[in-house]
This record gives sequence, structure tokens and C-alpha cells, in this order.
Amino acid sequence: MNETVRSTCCYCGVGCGLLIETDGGRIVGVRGDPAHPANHGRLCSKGATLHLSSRPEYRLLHPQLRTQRDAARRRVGWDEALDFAADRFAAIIGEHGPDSVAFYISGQLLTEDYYVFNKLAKGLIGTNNVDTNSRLCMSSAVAGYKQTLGVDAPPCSYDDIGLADCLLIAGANPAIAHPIIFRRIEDARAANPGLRIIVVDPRRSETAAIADLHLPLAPGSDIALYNGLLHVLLNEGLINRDYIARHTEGFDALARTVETYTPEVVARICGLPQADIVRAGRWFGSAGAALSLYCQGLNQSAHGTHNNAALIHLHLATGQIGRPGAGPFSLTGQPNAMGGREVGGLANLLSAHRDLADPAHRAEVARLWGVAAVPEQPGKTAIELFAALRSGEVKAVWIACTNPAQSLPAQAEVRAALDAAAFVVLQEAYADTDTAAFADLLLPASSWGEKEGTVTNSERRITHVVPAVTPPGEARDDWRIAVDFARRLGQRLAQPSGDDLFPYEHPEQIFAEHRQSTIGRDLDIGGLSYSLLDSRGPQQWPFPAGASSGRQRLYEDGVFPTASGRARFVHVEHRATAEVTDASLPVSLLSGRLRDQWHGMSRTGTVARLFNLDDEPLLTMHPADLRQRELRDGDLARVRNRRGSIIVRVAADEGMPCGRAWLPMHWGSRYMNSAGVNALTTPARDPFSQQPELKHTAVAVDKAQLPWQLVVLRLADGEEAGTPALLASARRLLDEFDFATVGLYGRRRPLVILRAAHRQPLPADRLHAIDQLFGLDDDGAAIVYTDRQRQVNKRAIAPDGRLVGVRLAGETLAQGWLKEVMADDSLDAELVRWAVAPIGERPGKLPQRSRVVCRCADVTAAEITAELTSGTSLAALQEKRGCGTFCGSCLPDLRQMAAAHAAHTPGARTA
Ligand SMILES: Nc1nc2c(c(=O)[nH]1)N[C@H]1C(S)=C(S)[C@@H](COP(=O)(O)OP(=O)(O)OC[C@H]3O[C@@H](n4cnc5c(=O)[nH]c(N)nc54)[C@H](O)[C@@H]3O)O[C@H]1N2
Ligand SMILES: Nc1nc2c(c(=O)[nH]1)N[C@H]1C(S)=C(S)[C@@H](COP(=O)(O)OP(=O)(O)OC[C@H]3O[C@@H](n4cnc5c(=O)[nH]c(N)nc54)[C@H](O)[C@@H]3O)O[C@H]1N2
Ligand code: SF4
Ligand SMILES: [Mo]
Repeated sequence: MNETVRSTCCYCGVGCGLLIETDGGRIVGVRGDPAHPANHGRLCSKGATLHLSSRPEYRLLHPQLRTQRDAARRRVGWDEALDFAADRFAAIIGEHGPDSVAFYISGQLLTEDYYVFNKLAKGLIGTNNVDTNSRLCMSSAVAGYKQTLGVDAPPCSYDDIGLADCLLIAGANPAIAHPIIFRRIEDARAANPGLRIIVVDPRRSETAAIADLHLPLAPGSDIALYNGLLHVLLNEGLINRDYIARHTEGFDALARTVETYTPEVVARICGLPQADIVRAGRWFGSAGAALSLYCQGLNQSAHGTHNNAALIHLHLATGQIGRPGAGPFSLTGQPNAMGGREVGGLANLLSAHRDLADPAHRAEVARLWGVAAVPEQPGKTAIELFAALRSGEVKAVWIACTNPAQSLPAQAEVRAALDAAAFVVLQEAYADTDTAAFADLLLPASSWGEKEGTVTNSERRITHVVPAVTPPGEARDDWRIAVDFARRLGQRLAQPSGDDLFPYEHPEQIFAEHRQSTIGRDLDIGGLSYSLLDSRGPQQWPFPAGASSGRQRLYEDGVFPTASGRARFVHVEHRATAEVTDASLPVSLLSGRLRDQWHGMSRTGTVARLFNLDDEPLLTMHPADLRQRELRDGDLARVRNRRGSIIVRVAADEGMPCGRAWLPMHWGSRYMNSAGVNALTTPARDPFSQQPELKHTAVAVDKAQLPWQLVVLRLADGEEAGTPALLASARRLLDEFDFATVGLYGRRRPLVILRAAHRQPLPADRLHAIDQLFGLDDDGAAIVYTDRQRQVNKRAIAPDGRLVGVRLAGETLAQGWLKEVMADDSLDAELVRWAVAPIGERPGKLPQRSRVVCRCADVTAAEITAELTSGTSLAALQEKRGCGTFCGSCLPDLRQMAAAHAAHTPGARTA
């Protein structure tokens, strides 16, 4: 029976609402929820393909345990798994004290999950060693807000985007990372011709395309720039003296500091034209409403807290805060980074925005939980935690919903730490992330569409999510796993309080306790309940008891939650990046996101069409930088520094200033034969937020001499059937080569692609073994080409004239066109022999592939024209193929195609 359940997207912090469609207990589709205020029915390509991402073949289905490090894990029952874990934790705590264990959790957990883990560490065990991947993500934003505004609260709402006259997008790439926010920016641009958009980003990002002014500053030079803009504001009389006098403190000292940040000085530090700095200052200062949107370009820095503060200063100095269309709006990355901050699930925070350092706050939390005390000593933050695992100071770690063996910087250290740990537990939804290789105990967690609880998005809006289906295998909800473990551990620690502390049988009981902890605090949600969220829809905090709605905008009255009620200007000065480029490491390596992949790709990496935009991790550099290294587009390069070395393919990009390079963060050891970008990144971190400088590391880039190339393209059998097994086969080969990547491609019939390069040709028996692994060894259906002199060997399998697999060794030129025709299943039988043609050229008779108009639903111009020609209306076409119904960015194109068709076809319908 078909059912529809309201939920949210589990990817980014925009927090789009969606409707999950189920049939017979399986998720069969998703649509944007028109009633959700975050997205009003829109979804981006990732949200729109969520229903394709939950195949049980990829999921972790049963607990697995190994009692000896070198042994293989075996399947165990939940009782055995959790008893074993409780025994190990209790023994370690008994012998070495509470601080010898730690939890490393995630902004992708629901608030209720988070709450239980936090209480388990701080309330039951008595350690503050609970930190999260938000340390890599939002902790500088938290510290930046607290230093200036007093508490960790983004003061704005998404609606402010449409009300601003000046948008300052700094160190954020919403076109890729927050696509539905970017749709709002495009709408604002269309509606308001006077809108000015400034983008501050060291490279010409996808978002920079919409900018009126792009400032490609030197990596890490943001403080200099914002101090320089404040200098311009002061110079040009664009500050709001009245606001400063009434609502802030510390301005005069900062004004003296920024005296030296003249446009001339700042231009030199940032590598920008002076005139652009002055122009940006004037635009910001003269705007009726100025809104800043910022993210990891500011946060992931060894001075990330002050990057944030320096930007917030611009708003305080001009009074551009607490008004429609104005304010410093930190975009959150993960779907529930906000919820984690609310429950205080970080090593230096306590529940409901309380501070660990404050004895009164500690006493309040102890009272709320009914424990004697919460520990005083701050816990270890992510980087410290893994260093302590390595040194043996921390012996056991419980990891949930994050993949540190890919996402933390300096991977060699991190992996050594996981190796050194006495006991590693991983609570995961997917079977084989890079961290899973290190786990002694693997616990299967339920995931998107299967769980109940709440999430808070970037604009402080809380949504209640309910399950649409039951979890696969024996997977259980994260909060339930934590509660079950906590009760068992409580018994062993001779603290019968385990059961009393964790009496929950339903997530709403946890929510109620969390709600209680917020009463009287800045984020008071005393008026919320699951039923209110269901009946009146998602709500923004604060929402105290008796309120009729949440607060759209904070600080409208100019009163800030500081001791004096005033916001603070703090002393910020330009500082260099932790690592400076020099002659031996001349390139600044930046990293970040691609539109269609999510972090370590455990989920997005299973959906073929999410590889269609980018199916390999490419290191982009300026063409001149490539030329200087004798690299051509598509060549392989070695990227190295003293921490590591990886090989990747390069691509020319005029938008990368010389001396900078860019690599996506998504490919780890399951998709390529290295740890990816974090083999190279630095663990250097901000002194206030402890967030590491993931956005900049100094590297050398040189041509990699790997002349022998291999590509395998293998079509899976059914819609998705066979793909997991083929992917697993390809993965087994990764380490055989000096360079290798695996991935998917295509649409209804996915292709699995292995690309490799090696310093010398592989012997024939190895090639044969590869053919066997991919089912290409059936001599009856094979077409083969061999040129011993050139050491070229090609093989294609085409049963009944239909090309289903190709292996090219020695020369791989045909892979480009083969990938397209195989994914489309469009190669005529008579052209199949071209697959193994000597030079790999494209057959002249092959029609050019039609342009993809809707990338979300993957519909081409030819398909749209065919539908229109057969009499389908635009509305019916949208309904049938889904095009234009997700993010909406192709709608103008679609409408134009329909209109053009109508103009040429009397009587055709355009609506
Ligand atoms: N498609 C997709 N979307 C995602 C995610 C994903 O994995 N995939 N992850 C989500 C998460 S958790 C997060 S945190 C967000 C991140 O969202 P964003 O921060 O918007 O994305 P990033 O690509 O990490 O980095 C943003 C930009 O910072 C720039 N940058 C680098 N160094 C500097 C600098 O020194 N100064 C300035 N001003 N800019 C700099 C980079 O060139 C990059 O374009 O995305 C979220 N959304
Ligand atoms: N070089 C570089 N490194 C970076 C960044 C960068 O820009 N550059 N960005 C950093 C940032 S901002 C972030 S947020 C991190 C992200 O880094 P990670 O947190 O390591 O990334 P994910 O791949 O999202 O990991 C989440 C894991 O949880 C699993 N999972 C999904 N749903 C559930 C569930 O319901 N329960 C459980 N238990 N597990 C589940 C997924 O399968 C996945 O393996 O990476 C950081 N690392
Ligand atoms: S913008 Fe895309 S990834 Fe982010 S919540 Fe919305 S649909 Fe999901
Ligand atoms: Mo993040």
C-alpha cells in the first residue's frame, strides 16, 4: 500500500522538508515538501535521489565483533555485542579512570541521539571526552558568535536572503553546498535588480558566477580583508555610531587596530586590487540591508574564530543585525549540527548552551540529570582525542555516525591512532567506511527514513521526523543503542543509576528532558512538543511556553545575551595560515565539496547518477601552473608534503589563481588507492575553537610518471542489481596499482568504472584475473584487440550485440565516449567493434549525446523534445519525468523549450 510520510533531507543544513513515498514497506520515491518553510517543495539533486540510496546491500545489517585485533570480525547478537562493549568500557574505566574512554559523534545524529551520548559521557561515566565532527565544521562559528554576540545563535532566517540589498558570501559555496539556499539567492537576484552580491573565495567557485564582485583573496587572509572593510567604513563615514554607542562595547580599541588596515596594506596581504576593497566596503556600508552568508572558508582555519568575529564586526559597526534582510548568517553544514550544539554535545559545552567552565552551569546540569556532579575538566577535542588515542592516554573510543579515518586531517596519524587504540566501537549505517576497517565492534544503526526524532537547521528551525520504513537487518536507532549500552555500563560501574538516568523507551521522552534543560535559556523551547511540530509544522527557536510562534530574527531590540547586554568587538589581527607556501611546497591546497557527493560518499557513492557531473576527484590548477609542470589536462600528478603523498588526475581551471590548487574531499580509500586529500592536510588548529585548518595546506605538485593505463567499464544488470557486487570487485583491485579510482556512472543501468595507472604493464595473467572479476572472461562473447609492440590489449563483451563490458589496457582513449554510450545503452550492434579499435577514436556515425537539461532528474533535451513532440504538455512532462520539479534551476530552460515547441506547432499546449 502506498503511503507518504513527512520527513527531512539527511544531507545538508538547509534542512529541506520532503515527502517519503513507500510501497509495501519500501521507500520508492521522494518529493520536496511544499509545506516546509525551508524549501517550499524544492530539493537539490542529492535530496531528490535519496530513495535510491538505501539499498540494503550497502548497509551494515548485523553487529560484528572481533575479540583479537588481527582476527576477522564475526557476526554476533545485540546482547553479546553490548555486553562485551560494557565489559570492556567498565574494565578500562575501572583501571584507568573515566577520562581513558571517549565518544566521537556527529552532527548527522538526531538531537535525541546526541542528547543520550552527551549524558552517557558526562552524566554516567563522568568524562567530558565527547566530541564530534562538528569540531571540523562549526566550532569556529560557535566560538565566533559567543565572543561577539554572547551565545551561539545564528540571528537570521532564510527569508532574509530575499530582503537584503547586499549579500556578502564569504568562504561559502552555496551553489554546491547549500543548493536550495542558492535557489533563494537566484530568486533574490531576479526580484531585486539593485541587489549586490560580493563573493569572497580564493578561487572562482560556482557561487562566484552570480557575484557582482568576486574577491579571490589569498587563502587565510580573511581577517585582513574584514578589518580593511571596517577601515573603509570608518573612512567613508558608513558606520552607525548610534548603534555602536547603544548596543556594543570595545569599538574604539578595534577602530584603532584597523587604522593600519588601509586598502593599500590589505590589498598587499590579500592579493586583491585596492579599488575592489573600497568598492566592497562601500556596497556593504551603503546597503539598506546587508546579509552575510559564511561557512567553511572561514571556519576551517587556524584562526577561524577571529575570521568569524571580524566578519560579525562589520554588522555590529553598521547596525546591520536584528533587522529584516540583515545579519551575520553562519550556514551550518550537517543536517543537525545545530541540534548537537543545542544539547551541548561537545567537549567544552554543556546542555542548552551552557558552559563547562561555569560552576553554576555545571551544577544546573547535574541537578537536571540527578547526578552528584558533572566533571569539570574539559574533554578532549577531536584532534586532541585522536592524539591521545595514539599516545595511549585514551584507550577506548566509541564512534557514531562519522568517518574519522577519512574526514580528519593528517590521516596517517589518525589511522595510527585507531590502530593503537585498545578498543574501537563504530556505530554505522553503511557497511564498509574507511573507519570500519579499524573497528573491533561494528554496530548497525538505522538511518534516514527509519528514525524518529528532531533536527534543527541553519535558521534555528526544528523539524520532527518520523520513520517511513523499518530499518534493514538488525539495525537499531542510535539513541536506543546508546541507552542500551548505558544501562549495561551503569550496572558494571556499580552505579545503579544507569536505569534511572536512561529510562527512555521513546525518543519523545528524551526530547522532553532536553526541552526542560532549555527553559529560561536563550534557546528556550519550553513551548514545543512533537505534536505541536506535527500540527503546526517546523518551528524556529526560541519558542518558550506560551509563545504562539518561534522567533524569526534575534536581537531586534539590540539587547545581547552578554553580561552587559551589549555585543562585543574583539581584538582581531591578520595572521598567516598555519603552513606557509615556500619554494619546496609552493602550492596552497584547498579542499571542499562537489554538488552531488556527500563527505565520504557512503550514501551518495551508491547512486550512479550522482557521479554524472563529477566521476573522478580532479585536482584543479591554473593552466600556467600545469604547463610549468609539464602537465596536461587529464594527466596524473603526485601531490605531497611531509605528511603524505597522493596521486590524482589534474584539470585546468582558469578560475584558480596561480599557486593554488583545489581537490574535492569526498574520495577516500574506498574510492581511490589513497586516503585522499586528508593524507596531506594539517592538524594545526584554532586556539579558541580547536577547529583544524582543513582549508589550507602547503604541497608540492609534480607530474607522476605512470605510462601504463587501464580502464574497466562494466554495465550492471538491472536497475541497481549487481552494482554492489561489481563495486566490491573493483575495490579489491585498488591497491594493485600506483594510481586507481573506482566509481559509478549512468542512469537506470549503472556502469561501474575502474580507472588505473601503473609504472609498468600488468602481466597477462593479472589482466585475465581482472577480466574474471568483472565477468569479462567469456571468450564466446568477447571481441579482443592486441598489439604486443605497443603493449595494448583491449577486450569487450557484447552478448547478442549489446556492449556490457569493456577492458582497455595500455591505451584507454575510448573510455570517454564508451562511458556515454554504455550508460545510455545506445550503441548499435554494428558499432560494438569500435570499443576495441586500435586508436580508441569515436565512431564517426555515433550521434552526439543530447544535452542534459534537468540534472536533478537527469533528463536530456532530446528526451524533452521527444515528449513535447508526442503531445505531452509541460505539466505532464514534469509529472512523468520529474524534470524541473526538484531544484527548479532548469525551469526557465524547460519553459523556453515548451514555448518554442508551441510556437512551431499550432495547437500545442504550453502549460
Ligand atoms: N554537496 C554537498 N553539500 C554539502 C556537503 C557535502 O559534503 N556535499 N557537506 C555539508 C557540510 S557538513 C558543510 S560544513 C558545508 C560546507 O559548505 P561550504 O563551506 O560552502 O563548502 P566548502 O566547499 O567546504 O568550502 C567553501 C568555500 O571556501 C573556500 N575557501 C577556502 N579557503 C578559504 C579562505 O581562506 N577564505 C575564504 N573566504 N574562503 C575560502 C573554498 O574555495 C570553497 O569554495 O556543506 C554542506 N553541504
Ligand atoms: N580536507 C577536508 N576535510 C574535511 C572537510 C573539508 O572541507 N576538507 N570538511 C569537514 C567537515 S565540515 C565535516 S562535517 C566532516 C564530515 O566528515 P564525516 O562525518 O566523517 O563524513 P560522513 O561521510 O558524512 O560520515 C557520516 C557517517 O555516518 C554514517 N551514517 C549515516 N546515517 C547514519 C545514522 O543515522 N546513524 C549512524 N550511526 N551512522 C549514520 C554514514 O554512512 C557516514 O559514514 O568532514 C570534515 N573533513
Ligand atoms: S539543499 Fe539539497 S542536500 Fe541540502 S537539505 Fe535541501 S535537498 Fe538536502
Ligand atoms: Mo561540515
